[in-house]
Amino acid sequence: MRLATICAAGLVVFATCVPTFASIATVDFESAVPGAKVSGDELATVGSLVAKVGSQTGSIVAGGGPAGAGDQYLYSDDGGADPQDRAVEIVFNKPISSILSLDALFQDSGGTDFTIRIPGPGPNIVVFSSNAGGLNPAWFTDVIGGPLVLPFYTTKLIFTDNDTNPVGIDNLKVEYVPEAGSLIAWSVLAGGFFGFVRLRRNARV
Ligand SMILES: [Ca+2]
Ligand SMILES: [Ca+2]
Ligand SMILES: [Ca+2]
Repeated sequence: MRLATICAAGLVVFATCVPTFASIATVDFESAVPGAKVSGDELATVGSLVAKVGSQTGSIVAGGGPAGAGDQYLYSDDGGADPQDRAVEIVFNKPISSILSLDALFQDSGGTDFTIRIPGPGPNIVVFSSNAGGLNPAWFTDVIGGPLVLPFYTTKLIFTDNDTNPVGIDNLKVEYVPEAGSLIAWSVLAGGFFGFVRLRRNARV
């Protein structure tokens, strides 16, 4: 009975504490050096989350972001005939589980005006799209309109216009997965707890 009580209390503590490891970060690009970014260039560090530009490159542009003059944002660049040049990728050092909100700049095009993709087992998977663009480029505050839980964890987000227009990204609020070190610590703690339970059980036999 006593052992069962210890087990139940331990499980409650474990279940209560684990979700608190989910961390939230807002990437606003204000600390990034303005100008063109090549793959691997740092875009932001927020807490333990580091964001870099991926293979679809872009620029940090100063001024004209959602917060007005002086506000920096990530711009996909209008790179010519290749539609992928209108895409920009952000690569993170930790897996992202949700996009909580996002401000985005885009305009109406013949196709879908704005999409977010993540790498899939095969082709990239569209996790969000919007066809709300007007004829002129415009900022959309929290374009997602609520938390977007990703179908699986990812370290890469790909933002693009499907047609011929560049896009801008700012104030990207994400939820990311716990520190690997914390997970290991919890594994050790949990292993120790259940090992203790097993020892107690064996001692009783
Ligand atoms: Ca900004
Ligand atoms: Ca680009
Ligand atoms: Ca359109």
